[in-house]
Amino acid sequence: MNHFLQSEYAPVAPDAAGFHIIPVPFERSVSYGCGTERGPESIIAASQQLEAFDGVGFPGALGMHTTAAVETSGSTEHVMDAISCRVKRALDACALPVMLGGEHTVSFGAIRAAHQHLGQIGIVQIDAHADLRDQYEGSKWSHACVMRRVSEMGIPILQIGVRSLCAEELKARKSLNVTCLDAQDIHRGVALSDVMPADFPKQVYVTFDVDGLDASLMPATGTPEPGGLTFWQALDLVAEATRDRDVVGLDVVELAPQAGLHHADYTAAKLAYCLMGLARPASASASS
Ligand SMILES: [Mn+2]
Repeated sequence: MNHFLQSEYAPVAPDAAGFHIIPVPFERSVSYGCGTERGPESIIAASQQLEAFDGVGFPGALGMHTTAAVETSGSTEHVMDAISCRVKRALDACALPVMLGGEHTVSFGAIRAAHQHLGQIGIVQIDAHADLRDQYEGSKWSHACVMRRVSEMGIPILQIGVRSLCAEELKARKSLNVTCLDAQDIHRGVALSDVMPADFPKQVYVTFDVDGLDASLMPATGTPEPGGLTFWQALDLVAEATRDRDVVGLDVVELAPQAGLHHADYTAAKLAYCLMGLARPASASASS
């Protein structure tokens, strides 16, 4: 089955869908463990085991259209253009783009399209890493640089769950005015409301690197880090960060499936579905 949660919902036409699910099996700069190119297909396979009810409502009732996978064989710039094009198509259809990565680099193409199409947006990033290096292993397009590239577009960023940083990133956070609620802060009781700027944009794009979750529940990722978020912590923080805001797009990236660890694939699929529920495109009501 090639469509997200096809087991519960027949795929709908692009113009009738509340969500465009966009698989992007892109893997180029992964520096430690590998396998993110198999992330999208594993998430879609695992999604067939989900229930239609996400615990709150029925996100799938808004209609889901899973597109063909984005072609990832050309230059990175070319792939980013292809992603932007696909995301723009979703926005033009008044659907919420839901991108399945792939390494974190793919978020650049989606965020750029949302920014160009919708004007001012902010980023809610759940991640173990800041991804703010200017270059990594000789590449500006490394997954470790993606939020630096986003910040260069003048887009405000809120980072949640970070717990692994280099000195360059510590400096970059200050100079780029990045808002942070690190994993240690959360553990010690700091609230999102303590750090959230009052003027954070009303339109937000949610990028969820699965390594933001604790490595014990998400071992299937390139650089698993201890001390991460629980499933409910992560969802509650995304809900809080997006409350009274419009979610204009989202992605789940950096799943690197491992044979025999199907719980990780399922966790990523459930995460994607619950995030779709939280996002609730303005056009739709939740229940069915
Ligand atoms: Mn990341």
